[in-house]
Amino acid sequence: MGLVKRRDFLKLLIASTSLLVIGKLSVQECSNFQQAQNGLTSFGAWYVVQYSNVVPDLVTKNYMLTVDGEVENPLTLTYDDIIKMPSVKVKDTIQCVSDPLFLKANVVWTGVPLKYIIDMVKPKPNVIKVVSYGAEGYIADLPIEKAMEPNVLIAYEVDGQPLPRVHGYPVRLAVPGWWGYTYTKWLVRLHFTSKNVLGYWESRGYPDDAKK
Ligand SMILES: Nc1nc2c(c(=O)[nH]1)N[C@H]1C(S)=C(S)[C@@H](COP(=O)(O)O)O[C@H]1N2
Ligand SMILES: [Mo]
Repeated sequence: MGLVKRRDFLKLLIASTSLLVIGKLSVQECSNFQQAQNGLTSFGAWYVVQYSNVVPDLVTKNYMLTVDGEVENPLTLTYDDIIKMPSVKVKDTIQCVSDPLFLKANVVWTGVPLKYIIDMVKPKPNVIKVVSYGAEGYIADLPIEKAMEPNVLIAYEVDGQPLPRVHGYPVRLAVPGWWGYTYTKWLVRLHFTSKNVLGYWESRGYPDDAKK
């Protein structure tokens, strides 16, 4: 099978698996998403997806975000450094590609535009990607053009509260308009590269250009 055909096949496989899963959900679970107040999903009803069973237990006191790779000014940022930077709030629906109907949540992120950090580190002109790393080893990649959009955030609050641990405490990526697999939780490193690096899901056939 060619790559394109294989991807279509994968999509079909994923779609049919999702239908089976949906078939098993109870009415109670299905209504959670609609029961949300103020249009937001309550933390209890917000789905959790992660590729491993390790839930990092990070503390803000020791938190470090390494920003490195093909840049003029590599940096390490503490949690304090990040929360002192100019922040914005962005309303979003985070949604998992493998079940876009039920694995989704309406939230408001608070965070620093990734663009702000990109301007600080100054990527070299040949950089094409920002690769994000989660503390447990997760990897996702973002094309640099997407990473520069003003609503792509280094997020540290959701609905005005610190991120719950399972949702990436203390810092994660938020990439509104793109599938959930680009939203790296427990973010510890941003690596700028001229190589076409693919993340965990991107290297398993999910689109690198993850627009919903
Ligand atoms: N570190 C890390 N981040 C991750 C993942 C992961 O396995 N590890 N899974 C991704 C996927 S596939 C999705 S859909 C979202 C889910 O985010 P949530 O659990 O906060 O809803 O996190 C993304 N970020
Ligand atoms: Mo996902």
